[in-house]
Amino acid sequence: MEVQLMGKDFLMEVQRCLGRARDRLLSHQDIEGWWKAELETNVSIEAEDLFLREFLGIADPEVTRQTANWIRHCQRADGTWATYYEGPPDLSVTVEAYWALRYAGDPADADHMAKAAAYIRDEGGVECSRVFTRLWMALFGLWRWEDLPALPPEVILLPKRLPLNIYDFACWARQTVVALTVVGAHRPVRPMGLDLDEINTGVVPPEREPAPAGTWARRFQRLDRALHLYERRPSRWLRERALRRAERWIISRQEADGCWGGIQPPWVYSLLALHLRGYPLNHPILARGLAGFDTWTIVEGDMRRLECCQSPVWDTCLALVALADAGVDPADPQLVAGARWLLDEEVRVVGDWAERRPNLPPGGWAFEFENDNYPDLDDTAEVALALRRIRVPDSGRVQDALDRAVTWTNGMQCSDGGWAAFDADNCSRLVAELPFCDFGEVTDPPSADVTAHVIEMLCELDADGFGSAVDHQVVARGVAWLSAAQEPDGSWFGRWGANHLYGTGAAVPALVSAGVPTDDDRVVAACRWLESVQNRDGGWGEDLRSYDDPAWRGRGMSTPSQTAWALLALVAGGRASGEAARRGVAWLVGNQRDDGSWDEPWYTGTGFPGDFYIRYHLYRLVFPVMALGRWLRAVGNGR
Ligand code: R46
Repeated sequence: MEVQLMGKDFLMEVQRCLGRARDRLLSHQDIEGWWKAELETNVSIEAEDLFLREFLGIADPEVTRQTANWIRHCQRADGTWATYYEGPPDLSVTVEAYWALRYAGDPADADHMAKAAAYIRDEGGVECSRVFTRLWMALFGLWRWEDLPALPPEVILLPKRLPLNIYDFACWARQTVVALTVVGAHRPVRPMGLDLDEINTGVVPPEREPAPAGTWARRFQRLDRALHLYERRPSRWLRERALRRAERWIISRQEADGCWGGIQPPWVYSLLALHLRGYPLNHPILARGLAGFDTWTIVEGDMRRLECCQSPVWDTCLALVALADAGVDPADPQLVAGARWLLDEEVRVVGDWAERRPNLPPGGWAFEFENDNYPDLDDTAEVALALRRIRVPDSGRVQDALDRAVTWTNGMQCSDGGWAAFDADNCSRLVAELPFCDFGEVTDPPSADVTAHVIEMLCELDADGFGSAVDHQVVARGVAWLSAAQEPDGSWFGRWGANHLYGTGAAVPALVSAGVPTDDDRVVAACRWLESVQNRDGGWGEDLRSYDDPAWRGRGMSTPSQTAWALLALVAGGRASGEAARRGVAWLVGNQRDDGSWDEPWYTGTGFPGDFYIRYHLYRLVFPVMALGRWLRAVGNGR
């Protein structure tokens, strides 16, 4: 479509585009007030679900068949699987998917299987896959327990002031590790009548290759050998104490919907751990845990897949902000219903975060329907930014929740002035060196994106008069942290979204909220960077390879969510009427679908940089609505 970038016609075009997108977004709301779109990751989730069912003896041929259909559907022409759309092949995911299909009955000599096996062998075989993959294999006798890095349950007995205690791990890794130490202590083996010789090569796994002398990695290799020796004859007294402590720790953290931590890994491993501790499958804890998966399962056509995490709170607060930006009346019943639902979701109990901040009263929001033990700063900030925009009749309730959120947020600031997602000062550098931790992030240090969202929340609440608890010194330290985190090229790194476009899209609005003028060097450099990476088609995109290769920073096919993030920064940075912003808006207008949404096969969400990526199905709609709404307001709405 040819779009005229100036004048009234263009503005009317943008308004119509925004209207269609706004209506589309409004139509997604659940009757209870929330929004929730799919959170898509990769097929290791489905493969592991089959393994879990087989291990527990609850495999169902129909479930297996439909899940295998999905896994096959995701395989690429070269026989491999990836962690994101059009991404490079991933060895561990391909091993798990191949194994799951073999388990489901696909013959090793079928064409698609032979291709996968050849790729796996080329990459060094099962031996070179991540620890999690080989741990699953050990459960079925396809890998030796002795050939996995040791992680004894006694780790749970380490006091909080010692390194490697469980609170040094990020919450997602902590819940995974505690459960897995219990599983590992039992070393169960339940053969599934399958050997996978064709994908073994006999090479030495990477963690067994000697690390350079004098490094922590080397010291931990020695520790690992010592732990393996201990594993042969653990102290019975210590072991039993540790297992009992871990069991209680796990049980006390089950959420109301039966899950653990709102994410698949701790959920699955906690079920395995309790099962191995002797809990029968019909024990209420296990029964609730297993039943919980049903609401995370999607069956479409003849294919079955699973969400590994659900994002209702995150989707709802983003939708509300976007709709407010699109000019929906603050008293609109749909917005009020959303705000009321959020108010009911407030976490009013103490969680694991209190280990580092013992005297801090609770208040804030988690990402999922049920995750009271792990509220996070990102959701808390974004929910607060949504609530302040809506006219809820009972405004006292909103004010009280916001006061608690601000108090909790103040207290959760890290000692360096930034904010992390779930914990304060979770910055150990040692845990990542453990041979066990070869996958993903295992700590939760402050990030630019979360810090930016928090600063924006504190400043906007303050400006609105909602912020009686806002502490200006806290904000100033946050702004200093964020300023220092700006890259030499003017951008910011994106920890939870891809990548520098996400970080920059968060940081510029935050700085401007904090009173930084739009002609400040930080803002100017950020906007220049955005202009320098704009695609010829007017949009923005950043390939996930940017996490491993700086040459990809800000580069990639244009996507709706990433184009919107760039626009959020340009509009906040005072560049709404500039050529770059207009062309970005024109890209959104020109690429909208007839139904008001956009296509976005690309993954623009980040679970773990380099290792685990997320396709948030609402992003393609919610961020364009936000960006178009703000852009129209900034250019005067055509009036
Ligand atoms: C987007 C911003 C709000 N933030 C909330 C972040 C929650 C994002 C969803 C996280 O989903 C995860 C799912 C699994 N832990 C995981 C894991 C982590 C996050 C995991 C995945 C694969 S351990 C393997 C091991 C693990 Br293998 C701030």
